[in-house]
Amino acid sequence: MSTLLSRLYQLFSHEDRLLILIDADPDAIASALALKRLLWHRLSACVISNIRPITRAQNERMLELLGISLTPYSRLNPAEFNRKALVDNQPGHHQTFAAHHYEVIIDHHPRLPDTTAGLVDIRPEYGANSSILTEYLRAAHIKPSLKLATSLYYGIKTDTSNFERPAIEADVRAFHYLFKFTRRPLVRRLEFAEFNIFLLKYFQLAFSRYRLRHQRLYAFLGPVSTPDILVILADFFLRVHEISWSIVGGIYEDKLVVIFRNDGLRKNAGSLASKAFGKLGSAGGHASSARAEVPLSLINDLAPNAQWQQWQDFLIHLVEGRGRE
Ligand SMILES: [Mn+2]
Repeated sequence: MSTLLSRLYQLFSHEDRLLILIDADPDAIASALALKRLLWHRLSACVISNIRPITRAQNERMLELLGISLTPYSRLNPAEFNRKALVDNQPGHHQTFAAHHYEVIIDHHPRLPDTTAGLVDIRPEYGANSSILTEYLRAAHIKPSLKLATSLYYGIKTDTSNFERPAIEADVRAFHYLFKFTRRPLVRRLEFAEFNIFLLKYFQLAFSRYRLRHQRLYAFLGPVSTPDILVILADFFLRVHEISWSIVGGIYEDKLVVIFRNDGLRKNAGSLASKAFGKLGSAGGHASSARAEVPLSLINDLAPNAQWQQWQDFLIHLVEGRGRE
């Protein structure tokens, strides 16, 4: 760890202006804060920028409660920064990320072939990127502030889904270390912010429309302002005892987006998604979660002015017809 830390320090000097790019979720926000803290007093400027607008209530609440300020990518000039860093993602994950060259990339997603930087630290076995950054802080003998520790702690909690998703002992060690610097009531307040009022109308739609077919719940929500809504609802329905699959679709911009979730018992969401939608658009994922996106222009079986019922039937037909397991 101390070699990595000294390599990190060597990459920067006091004249440097660093831009840290993130796709904001708790793990990415916390990782960026930690990197900024590590390089504190070693740079002339450091700005954390989110490449997309913040839409999830969970992220909004984290920024608000912890007093974190991010600069939207659309409001800054990247040319004003001579150094760039990427945390919790790699250039190949998004076209905005791919447009830059980086001094530092620290991530826990599987390594992509085109990921290069002065310092590349990729650890796919880690459940959270925050755990990696916590190790850097410890190596640097930096005692995290309440705000930083709570961010990292919350980043590990959300990315490992409270250690229900794959994680390793290093995640547990980081979590344990951070615990003494956080405050329980603050963490609890962060966790209460799963939804916002604006989301309730989509719950209402989903409750009135859903159909159950052999423990699979289907719902089509029509146009949504962000695909996050589909993810939140698909996750929500899995908490119902009788439901072992949830398949929630909607229209975002010019695409049909479908989210697949299951309880993980001898099921494969990724293969079901690609059987049902692979021929039409992009589809894939893991055993318990997957996503398909199909450009509306490629959907010929439905009239452009089709009602939600027809869309929902179309969804059921594609999944049940082609994807029986
Ligand atoms: Mn992450």
